[in-house]
Amino acid sequence: MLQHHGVKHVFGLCGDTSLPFYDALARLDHGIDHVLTRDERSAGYMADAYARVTGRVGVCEGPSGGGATYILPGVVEANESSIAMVSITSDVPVTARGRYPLTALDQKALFAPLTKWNAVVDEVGQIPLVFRAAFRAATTGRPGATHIGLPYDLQKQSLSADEIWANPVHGSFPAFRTAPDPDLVAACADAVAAAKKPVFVCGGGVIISGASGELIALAELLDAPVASTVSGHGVIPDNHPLAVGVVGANGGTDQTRDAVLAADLVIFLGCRAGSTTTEHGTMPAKGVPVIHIDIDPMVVGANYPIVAGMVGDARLCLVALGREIARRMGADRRDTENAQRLSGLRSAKRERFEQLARSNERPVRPERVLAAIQAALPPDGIIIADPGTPCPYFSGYFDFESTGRRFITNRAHGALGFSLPASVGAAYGAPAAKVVAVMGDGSFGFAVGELETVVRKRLPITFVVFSNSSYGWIKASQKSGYEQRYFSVDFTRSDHARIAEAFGLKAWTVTDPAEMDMAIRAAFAWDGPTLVDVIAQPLEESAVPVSRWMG
Ligand SMILES: Cc1ncc(C[n+]2csc(CCOP(=O)(O)OP(=O)(O)O)c2C)c(N)n1
Repeated sequence: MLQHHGVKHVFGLCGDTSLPFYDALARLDHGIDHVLTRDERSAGYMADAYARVTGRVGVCEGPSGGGATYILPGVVEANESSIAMVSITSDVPVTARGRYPLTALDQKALFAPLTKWNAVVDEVGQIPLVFRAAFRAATTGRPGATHIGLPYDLQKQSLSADEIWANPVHGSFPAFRTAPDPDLVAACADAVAAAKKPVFVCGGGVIISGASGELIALAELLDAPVASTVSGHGVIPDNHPLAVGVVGANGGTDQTRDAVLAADLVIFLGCRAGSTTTEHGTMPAKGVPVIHIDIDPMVVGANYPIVAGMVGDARLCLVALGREIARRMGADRRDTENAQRLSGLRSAKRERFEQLARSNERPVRPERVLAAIQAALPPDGIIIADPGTPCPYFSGYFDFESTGRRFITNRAHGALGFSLPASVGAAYGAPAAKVVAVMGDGSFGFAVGELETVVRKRLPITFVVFSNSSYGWIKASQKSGYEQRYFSVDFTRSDHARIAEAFGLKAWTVTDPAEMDMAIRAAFAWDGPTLVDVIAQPLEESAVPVSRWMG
């Protein structure tokens, strides 16, 4: 069933109840590469990032009991981020149910609140149906994560070959895009026509839908600025005259905030308009007209009263809206001189950043690290960022000059330890691209064991660790909100470069900002996995673009 859905990679970890499945993977001619991981959590994150860069369903697997509980973080992150994933966990034999076998748990109940669709197979004849449903659910409507529980004994039973079929269209997402209601398209076009200064705020839905071309065409027609959420970073090239950058509490700056606050109509597109993006409902302020467009009818109008809305695939919504607006405007193109104003905003934002990026202060400023990566990353490079120092910095200040899935971060739950394993999935999904995972030392500690997989698979990923020997994000919140009563946020500094070397990576430690560029260039040029450990400025002392800590 995996083969019929076009699956080429499965990320997972072995277990007793998975033995027949593994034996099938070993014996059959299926063209599937199994990537053995060192933690089921990693398998989930790898499948997630693989799906993000390929647009194909990410598949992860693990055994019953601990495997099922450990795989959950990756499953829920994908589900909440609308990424198509099929997670498979083997289970105790059907015949052992109720007899207290080792690793038994109610998998159906465990996965139910975290997945879009979920089943534990009860008899072998259900297997084809269950797999088809899992792939269908993962890839259609709002994409998401699904789960299949596969009992040990059923894996050994047989089925007639003619029951094994699939619709290959369900191997990638979004499958069967849905178009918006024409009346609602017209209402949205009316609202846009009535506005003088509309602005787009685009989320990950625009990237999943591959709608950047249509977005940019419409924005140019309207001369409307295009901002993004953290997950939408990459919807428009950052050097495009209408690009605003990331807005919101995590990565937004005064300049990007101004671009949204200047609007007389905000168009939320492929995003939830949640608390981070809207800075807890203050941006835009209540009362500013809002259009909300999303594939999920539940998010449209959830946080703001709307003047108009549409439900559908972002690309099809933009095509329909663009056509309707073009019809009304005739040959006219709006020119509100936004390009000039935005260029001023972008320069003001860059000026401050570049001043700090030139600083020779020790510990090394995060700005310096970003500038070094920015200068050395090839145009098709992919950045994967963890929470803590990386997410706000790379959201706020890292520029991508082409569109698409160039920036990956786990914004649904923001769990530490995502980027290291996720980079493995990205490296498999985009083997020609330079993949860089940037993390705090807290995240490194969560995921370090997976460096063995990276070395075993010879993946030329570069890891960059911001080493500040603390859970800096929380420490920064204790500084700003709790009068610097630092409590239980500091830990001992580890020598991450030596740890990496012990795994077999080539590694550098940077303490002197003057060595930053050289270390990154050397790490990118090395033919194999590399790690750069940067003794970094503590987050609570930095100029990180996080609104609640900014003066
Ligand atoms: C699994 C998990 N536990 C706790 C948190 C809460 N949390 C958010 S940021 C953060 C600190 C991050 O520390 P580190 O990775 O060292 O990066 P830094 O903030 O120091 O740059 C913590 C503990 C989380 N996001 N994920």
